[in-house]
Amino acid sequence: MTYETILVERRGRVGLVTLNRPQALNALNHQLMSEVMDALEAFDRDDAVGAMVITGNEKAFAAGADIKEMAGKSAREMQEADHVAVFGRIRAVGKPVIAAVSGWALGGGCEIAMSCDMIVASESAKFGQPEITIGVIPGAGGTQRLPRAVGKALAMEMILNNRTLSAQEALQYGLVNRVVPVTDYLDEALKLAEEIASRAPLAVRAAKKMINASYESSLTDGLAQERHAFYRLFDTEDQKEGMKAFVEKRQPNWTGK
Ligand code: DAK
Repeated sequence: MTYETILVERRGRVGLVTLNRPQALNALNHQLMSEVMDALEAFDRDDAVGAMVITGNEKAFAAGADIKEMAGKSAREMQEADHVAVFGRIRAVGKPVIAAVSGWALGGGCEIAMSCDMIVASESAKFGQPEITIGVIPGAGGTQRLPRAVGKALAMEMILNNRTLSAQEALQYGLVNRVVPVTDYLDEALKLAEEIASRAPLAVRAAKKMINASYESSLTDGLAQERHAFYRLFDTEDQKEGMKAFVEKRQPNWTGK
């Protein structure tokens, strides 16, 4: 499949998607979002891939949805453009997705990063939800995911008053996993993804699903779901192999079955 707004490659067992509209700071137009989702979903179906990384360039992960594309639209046209459905597809990706963020991660860019499972940031990363400055609010999860990540008080300040977070602040408030020099952020994300991709595939998927479920259910329901997922893994070859390998004091060979 050929893409016009993203670059796609496989590095070992990691699928890498690079947003590639540098002239517009990777503003997320409809084509780019559709291509990103097609690429992530193709990697999700590919047994040779165990995890994914999504990145931009040093200056911008993404400066938000494409304002020029949205500016003249009515409410009905926005709804019919189906942006919601495209952004929402990230949630259904079963394998882990890591965002490697440098420079601007604003609006929809911050929302994509927050939809990923982990964020590796460069020292120059800046996170914000500036929609209030153009007369709207976040539309792809910002009002829901940001308070869960950084707490209500800071989320209010960011969304109501366009407060941006530096990489170090994002680390301090729990929005990102780690901050590394600009020269290293992509390699660091790829390394983390490769490590995760080398682990038992079905267990990795189950763990991701259960952690995400913890945001959607009561503790009692979540614990019940976790227990069932745990039991189900005892019907997999990887559970037999993992425990046998431990007993035999050797490395396991995962088959994803
Ligand atoms: N859209 C379109 N073009 C953009 C852009 C954007 N978000 N951000 C930057 N660009 C373009 C600029 O227009 C400029 O293009 P030319 O004028 O050269 O043609 C080029 O990228 C370089 O930008 P600047 O010249 O502005 O660069 P600076 O370094 O001076 O400033 C900046 C960098 C990031 C501070 C500035 O570009 C900026 O403020 N950008 C806008 C940030 C923003 O407001 N982002 C939020 C957009 S609203 C939805 C879900 C989600 C969303 C919408 C719908 N549904 C589910 C329906 C999300 C909404 C948003 O993200």
